Amino acid sequence: MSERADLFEAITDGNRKVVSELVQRAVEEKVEISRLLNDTMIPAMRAIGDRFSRNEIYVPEMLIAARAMQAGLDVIGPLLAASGYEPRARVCVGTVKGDLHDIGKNLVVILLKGAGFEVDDLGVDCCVERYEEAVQRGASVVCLSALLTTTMPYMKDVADRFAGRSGVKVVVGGAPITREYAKQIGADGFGKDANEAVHAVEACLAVSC
Ligand code: B1M
Repeated sequence: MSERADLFEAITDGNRKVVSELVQRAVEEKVEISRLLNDTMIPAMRAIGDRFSRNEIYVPEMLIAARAMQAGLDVIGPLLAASGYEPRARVCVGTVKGDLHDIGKNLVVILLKGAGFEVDDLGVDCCVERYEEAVQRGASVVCLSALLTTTMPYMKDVADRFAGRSGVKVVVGGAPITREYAKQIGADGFGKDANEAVHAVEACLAVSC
């Protein structure tokens, strides 16, 4: 459990106003920002992701919690930059070419941000070049989302582009994607939901460190 149970609960309950007030108060009390984030806020989002994976909560609750987390991040964001807080790593996330579904992709972005990653959100309908540009900007994990059976083959084009490239890993997911498919196209990781995507990214970075 976290040090600040009230803030942890306000995030998991999705209480945006209370989160904002509690984070503001912590800032006024000069609580170390990185500690607030790592010991309370990120664990709260991880708890939400775990509940989602266990089907104890659903997308609306996860979005509400995410908005509450965002309200807290809005308070500490400028201070984080000033305090020299180092994000865990930079990753990019995009829905593949031809595919306009972005709700699942947005959840992946939110949970990755909640887990302390710097996220380059590439949006939808992403061609290989768009992912390549993100890698040039510093992304070490390329996260691909696809919702259509007609667009999932494009994931292989992207995986092929980064295959064997040192310091770049590819994680895939989306409703029609399976672990077997991920393996078949040579992806480094797979998530069946947004929370698993975070675990897959973490596993990729642990291996590549
Ligand atoms: Co679309 N659509 N749609 N659609 N749509 C589906 C996907 C479909 C299954 C509906 C159906 O027929 N039952 C079907 C696909 C069939 C197939 O390919 N087998 C379909 C179709 C056919 C289409 C169109 C072709 C329809 C048409 O125009 N004839 C068209 C395609 C447009 C295009 O993309 N080029 C289309 C359009 C649309 C809308 C624009 C209307 C809208 C999208 C709006 C938006 O995203 N902003 C839409 C919607 C809403 C859906 C359904 C109903 C819901 C998708 C959704 O948001 N789910 C969907 C049916 C369904 O899924 N039951 C459907 C909630 C979201 C949280 O889940 O995105 O799966 P999801 O993400 C999950 C996981 O998949 C995973 O984590 C998320 C959270 O757990 N995940 C990852 C996702 N990305 C990940 C990445 C990871 C790891 C995990 O690692 C990087």
